[in-house]
Amino acid sequence: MATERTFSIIKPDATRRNLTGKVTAKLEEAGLRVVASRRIRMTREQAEGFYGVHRERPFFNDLVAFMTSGPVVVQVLEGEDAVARNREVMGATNPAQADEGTIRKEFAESIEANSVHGSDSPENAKIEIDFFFKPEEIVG
Ligand code: RTP
Ligand code: MG
Repeated sequence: MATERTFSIIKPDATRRNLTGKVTAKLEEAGLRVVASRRIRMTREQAEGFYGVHRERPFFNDLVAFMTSGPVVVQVLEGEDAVARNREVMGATNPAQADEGTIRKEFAESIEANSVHGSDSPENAKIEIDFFFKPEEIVG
């Protein structure tokens, strides 16, 4: 299995509760390495662009409001099978359905305030990494 990169966001519910380190530790324990990281306050334009695929979904406006409600930490993670590994350690979107030991089971507040984002395919990982990072900001 080749080394792969994925894109992660530590969401406002997690930064608000000072969980950046604890979430990152779970990622690292899962074999992922943080090769780029930046704490930002997402603009409305950034959130709408990033979540463009969800524009027609009923939760879109709430999601944009939530993602701009506080700081987030955008990260590039590297490791073997990084996209799938990250999805596994994140757990199900709805924390009520998330497996024991996952980030969302341990930390998420609700289906919306679910502490982390992770790319759902290698193709989307590349698009999402390019949305937030320049190549020279990623140090593998
Ligand atoms: P993500 O994209 O953040 O990694 O999460 P995901 O794939 O597990 O979930 P997705 O279906 O892509 O939804 C994106 C984010 O929208 C919020 N959401 N709210 N209120 C709702 O019913 C609802 N459903 C989804 C969550 O923050 C979810 O992570
Ligand atoms: Mg998704």
